[in-house]
Amino acid sequence: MPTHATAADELAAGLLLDTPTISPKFLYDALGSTLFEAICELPEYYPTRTEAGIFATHGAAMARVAGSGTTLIDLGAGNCAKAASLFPLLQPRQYVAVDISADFVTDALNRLQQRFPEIGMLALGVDFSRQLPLPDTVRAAQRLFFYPGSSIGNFAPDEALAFLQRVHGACGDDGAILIGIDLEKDHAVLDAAYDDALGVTGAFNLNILRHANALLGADFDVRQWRHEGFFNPAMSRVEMHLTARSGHTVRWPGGSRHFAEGERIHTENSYKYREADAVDLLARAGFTDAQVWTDPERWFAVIYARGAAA
Ligand code: AVI
Repeated sequence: MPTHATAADELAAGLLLDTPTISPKFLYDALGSTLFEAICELPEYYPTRTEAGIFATHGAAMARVAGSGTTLIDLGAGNCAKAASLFPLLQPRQYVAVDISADFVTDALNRLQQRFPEIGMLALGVDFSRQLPLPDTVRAAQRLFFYPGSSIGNFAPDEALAFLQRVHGACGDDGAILIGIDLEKDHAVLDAAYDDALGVTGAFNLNILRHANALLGADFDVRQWRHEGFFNPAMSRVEMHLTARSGHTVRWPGGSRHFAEGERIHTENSYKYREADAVDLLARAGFTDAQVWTDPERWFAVIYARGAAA
C-alpha cells in the first residue's frame, strides 16, 4: 500500500483480498481504546497484570542495569501510566512520550509534568510502526526505548525484526531497549484471554466494523458478525477473526464484497514467543547483553538489551 493511501483506500484494499483483512490499527478508535482498557482489567487477560507484577518485583534491578539519567522514549505511551510508575526507580533525565495520537499524550504529559517537574518532557505524535523520526529535541545520550505490553506481538515476525532494527538504529552508542514480550503458554489460557466470558474482546473486535463504517462509508451490520479469538499453534500466534453469521453483501462508495455464511475477516495476530526466540529476535536486530525477567509461571518476559556491547 503506497504511503499516501488514505485509511479508506487501505480498508477497501484489505476487504477485497482473497483472505479479507482489516488492519488491527483500526481497532483503536475512541471506543476501541476504551474497550482495550477494559480488556486489561479482565481476569482472563493475564498480560497486563503479569507484566505489572514483573515491574513491581524486578523494577529496581532493571533500574540498576539501565542507570539513572536516561532519555526514556516511550513507544505507544497512551496515558503514560506504565512509564510514570517507573520514574521513581529509573529517574530519567528526559521523558519522550511517542504515540499516534499526540493530543492524547499531550494531556497526559501535562499532568505528569506537575508531578515530576525535574524531568524534561516531550510529546511526539508519530506512527512509529512505520518510521522513527526523532527530532533534535530528543537527547541523543543514554536513550532507553520503552516498549511494554507485548505490542511487538502484533507485528508479524519479519515486521517485528524490521521495527526492532529501526529502534536499534536510533539507539546510538549508549542506548538500550526495555521491552515486554508475551510468551507461549497453555493454549487454553491463550484462548480464554482472547475470547473472554464477558465478551469484552468480542465487542473490541466487532467495533472495528463500526470504525470501518465511519472511515470507509461501509454498511457493515455488526449483528451479522461473530467474534473468534484462538491460539494457532502452527503459527505460534493468537488470531482474531470476524465470521459472517449469514451470507450478505457489504457495500461502500466505489466497492462491495459478498461474504458467504462462515466467511471470515482477519483482524489481528498476536504472536507469542519462546523466551529464547525473543532474545534471538533482539540479537538479530543488533541488540546485545539481553537480561530477562519473568513471572513465576514464565508467562511473560521483560527484557533489557543494549544497542552496543558494554
Ligand atoms: C495491544 N496488544 C498487545 C493486544 C494483544 O494482546 O495482542 C491487543 C489485544 N487484542 C485482543 N486483546 C488484546
